[in-house]
Amino acid sequence: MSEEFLLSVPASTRLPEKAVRSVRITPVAFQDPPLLNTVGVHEPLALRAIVQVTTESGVLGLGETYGDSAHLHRLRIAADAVLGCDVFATNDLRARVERSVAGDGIRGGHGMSGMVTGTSTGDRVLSPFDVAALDIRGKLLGVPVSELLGGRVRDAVPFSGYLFYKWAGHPGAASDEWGEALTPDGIVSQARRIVDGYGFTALKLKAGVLPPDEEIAAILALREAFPEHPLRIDPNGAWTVETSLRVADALKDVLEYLEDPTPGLEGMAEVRRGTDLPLATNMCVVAFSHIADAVRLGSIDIVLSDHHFWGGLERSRLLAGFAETLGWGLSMHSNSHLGISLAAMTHLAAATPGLGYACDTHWPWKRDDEDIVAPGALTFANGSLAVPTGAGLGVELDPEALARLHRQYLDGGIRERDDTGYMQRVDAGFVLESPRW
Ligand code: GKR
Ligand code: MG
Repeated sequence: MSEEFLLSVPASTRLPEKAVRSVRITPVAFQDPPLLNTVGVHEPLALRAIVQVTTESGVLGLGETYGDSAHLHRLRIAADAVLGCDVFATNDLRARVERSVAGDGIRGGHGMSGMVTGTSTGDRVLSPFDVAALDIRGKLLGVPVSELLGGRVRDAVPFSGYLFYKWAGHPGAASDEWGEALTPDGIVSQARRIVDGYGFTALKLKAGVLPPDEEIAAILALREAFPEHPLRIDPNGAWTVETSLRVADALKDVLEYLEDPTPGLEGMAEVRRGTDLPLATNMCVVAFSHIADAVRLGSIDIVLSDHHFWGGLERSRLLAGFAETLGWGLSMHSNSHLGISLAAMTHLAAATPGLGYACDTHWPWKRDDEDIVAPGALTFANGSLAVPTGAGLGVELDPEALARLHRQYLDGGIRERDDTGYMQRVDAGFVLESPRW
């Protein structure tokens, strides 16, 4: 499945005004630098799917999600199922999507190169339809999505500067504007650039790439260079329990939280018993079905929500309710994304009182001239994004940019996110291991 597709109710059929008349899904690709993580390295193009839902009365709602081919396949099945659904009927929308993908026999489509698995298929597929339906409801009522989610508790949402080890450029290509970052000094220079550019007041290092002592040194160098910035490190489960405890001890006075040091609920619980540092996750609690075991085992202190796999914005608020009840902190996870996702994340964060940490975003890693939303609606000041105040998501689709990024998808030939395969094409000896150290 590679082309854009449009599903609509036959022209002869009249629907109620608020019912879904058509769904258009457009896979797109945008340029991505060689960012390293424990499963490999980002390919030159990152994939997304842009979802456009139109009602009988002609109101357009936008959603954004993963662009992997298995996910696109499911989106098509779900798109067919939501035709005719009232955009205010949240329960019906979810039931239609869940039914359509239950037992579909399709494998994969997680969109995260194996780093985050175990998310709920129904919730992953529902997400862009939920966001698009909220966008439409906001437009019909003349209010921003944040108001539909209970109202803004903050006018601007703080995001964190997301630091990556990286090569200077993709193999065979010239150095990109960020250059190489493979040492503590390289990470500090990257942090200076990202803080100067966006004003971020918290920093997160994607770890699990170099031996743990080198990553500890990078965090200590960041602490020296940025004495006031809360710091986090996230190796995506690359460390054994023993290594995690050693890193936790070395960084106990430095970190705001330690994110997914080791794989699995049991391993995380063991680390948690051995350190006072708060443990955060976007790997071992990624679906509602994981919450009970995480509580029973005592695995985490903080959950990173992500509306792309927690079923959209309304179900992410349900997660926030669980977090509040359980005494968990709440932060927000990201993956390479475009402006519709950023707008949706911002509305959700603005309307989530318990969100206690600056949210992750990959936004700075994207080229300024590559987005599918019209410029101007999303601007950072002092590390925060003002919550869009227009009706719905408050962002407009740029049709020319959408066509350009779709063309890039068609010509680029990448159909799955495969950080490991790309790394192995560059370094044949690279082996996937979790934990690695
Ligand atoms: O972009 O390489 C990346 C990240 O590693 C991403 O895929 C993770 O899902 O940022 C994410 C995380 O916090 O685990
Ligand atoms: Mg993480």
